[in-house]
Formats: sequence, C-alpha cells, structure tokens
Amino acid sequence: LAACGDGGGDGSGDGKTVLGFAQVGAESAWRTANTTSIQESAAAAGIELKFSDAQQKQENQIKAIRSFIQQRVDVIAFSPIVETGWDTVLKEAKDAKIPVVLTDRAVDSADDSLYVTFLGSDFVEEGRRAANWLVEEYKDSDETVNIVELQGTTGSAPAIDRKTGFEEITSADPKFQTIASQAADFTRAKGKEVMQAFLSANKDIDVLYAHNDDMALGAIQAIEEAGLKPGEDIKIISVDGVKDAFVAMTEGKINVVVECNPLLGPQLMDVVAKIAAGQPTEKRILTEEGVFTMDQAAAELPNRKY
Ligand code: GYE
Repeated sequence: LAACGDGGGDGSGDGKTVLGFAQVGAESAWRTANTTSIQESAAAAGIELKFSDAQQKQENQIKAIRSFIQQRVDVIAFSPIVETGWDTVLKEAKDAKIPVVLTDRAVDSADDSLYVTFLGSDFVEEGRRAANWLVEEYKDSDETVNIVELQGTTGSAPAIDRKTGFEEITSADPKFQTIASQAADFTRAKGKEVMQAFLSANKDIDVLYAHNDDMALGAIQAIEEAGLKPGEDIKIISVDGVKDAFVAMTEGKINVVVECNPLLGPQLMDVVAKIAAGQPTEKRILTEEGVFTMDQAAAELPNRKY
C-alpha cells in the first residue's frame, strides 16, 4: 500500500483518504448513534466517507464491500452482521491491496491476515458483567431464578459472545435456570413479539436478560400489557446504555444496563489515518465501558451522549 492513501487511486483527485464503510443497518438506537459518530468523525478528520447500509442482510454487505473494491477506496471498514462467511470477499479486498478494518463486530475466520485490526467492545465480558449483577442480586437466596433471554441477531458476534459470557458465570450456580432463549434481531418490535411468546409459554419468569436495550424496551411493553411490572415482577438486565434505557431505569423498569459504547468514529478515523500513512496499528483495539444500576440512572442520564 502506498503512503498518503493514494494506493487506491480514489479518483476524487483531491488527495483525501477515501473510506468505504459497510454498516449493519439501523436496527437499534445503538446503531444510529454509531452511524452518526462515524459520519461526524470522518467529516472532522477530513476523510471522504462512502457509506452503505446493509439493512441487516449479509448479502447486501458483501455487495457493498465489492463495490468499494471496484471503486478502489483506500480503506474498507465494516461491522460484520454475522461472524462467518466473509473469507471470500475479504480475500478479494486483500488481493486488491485494500486494507480492511473490522469495526464493532468481529469475524470468525482462521485467517487473521484478512483484516488489519478489530476495533470494538469485548462482548464476552459484557455478558459476564450482566451475569455478575444477577449473582450479586440473588446472593442471599437459594430459590430457583427463572431467566428468559432475548438474543441478538443469530450468528452475530454480540449475540454469541453475550450469551457465552453470561452462561460462563450463571452455569456455576444451578439455581440460575435459563428457561427460554430466542433471537429477536436487536429490534424493539421483535423484542416485544418474542417476549409476548415467552410470557404466554412461561408463568414464572423472574429475570429477563436482553442482549440490547431496544429488545428490552420492546419487552417492557409486552410485560406491561400482560399486567406485570417490569423491574419488579420481572427484573431486567440489558446491554448498550442508550438514553431511552436510562429513562426506563429512572422509571424503575430496567434494573441494570451493561454499557457498550457505539461512539467508535474518532478511534476508527485515527486507525484509518494511520493505515493511510503507512503506520502500524494494533491488531485489537478495545473500547472502555461500565455498568449502571437503577439507583445511578438519574445522576448519569444527563451525561449520556447516545
Ligand atoms: O449492542 C445492538 C446493535 O454490534 C454492539 O448491535 C453492536 C450491537 C448493539 O444492534 O444494539
């Protein structure tokens, strides 16, 4: 790759680094914040952004990546919708000598030469944090805790890892029983629909673990419509930390939120600039995040940026 980002021969003629970004979709508030962050930081960094929205379909994302290769952008970044099935298209990018940055979600590939770096959260750790809250919450009780789980998009890194991290902790104590677990695609509408099904099939749900806030917020509607109190009758653990989830926490409807930061734009642009300048980058760039409980929500709400 030539220095100064002219390796791709971007055709824009003004010497700007051109970044092709293939986004997952607009499935959640997290995603919307992520998109805005990427667009704003590209503009601030003087990077020309070609942005594509795959509407949660892998085939669309693959098409977008192929079109970026054809346009000979300098760098390609994307959030792989699912973990597998990328080797062919990533090989095409590699053959075209266009560096690829994984943003937010990872791929499951034996060949890590297919991308330069992976920038994003540790989703397994998020799952552990969710479970650690549960362990603490029920530490003085021996009774069975019936858990239902709303999984993110089937095959996606956050769905796989958040489940794994959660199970790693809860499986150590047999009182924790996951009685139902199903994918709801990270959306509110699906979260509500699947929670309705959970409620009609199970009389005794103690806890809902939702892999993101949007599904939790949809589930809250289903729980209320069933005449139950979210946060009390059914305790709710969620992931992301979007504003609406903090509002729900101040209303006592979500008990705890494990933060997952979508504001990856500035870090992404730093990496892109480094790559364009021919500088080395780390293979894994982690995001820092916390855990917020109901009693901290009101104080934290004004600080939320997404
Ligand atoms: O948690 C969810 C979004 O990949 C971390 O995708 C991201 C997840 C996020 O739809 O809200």
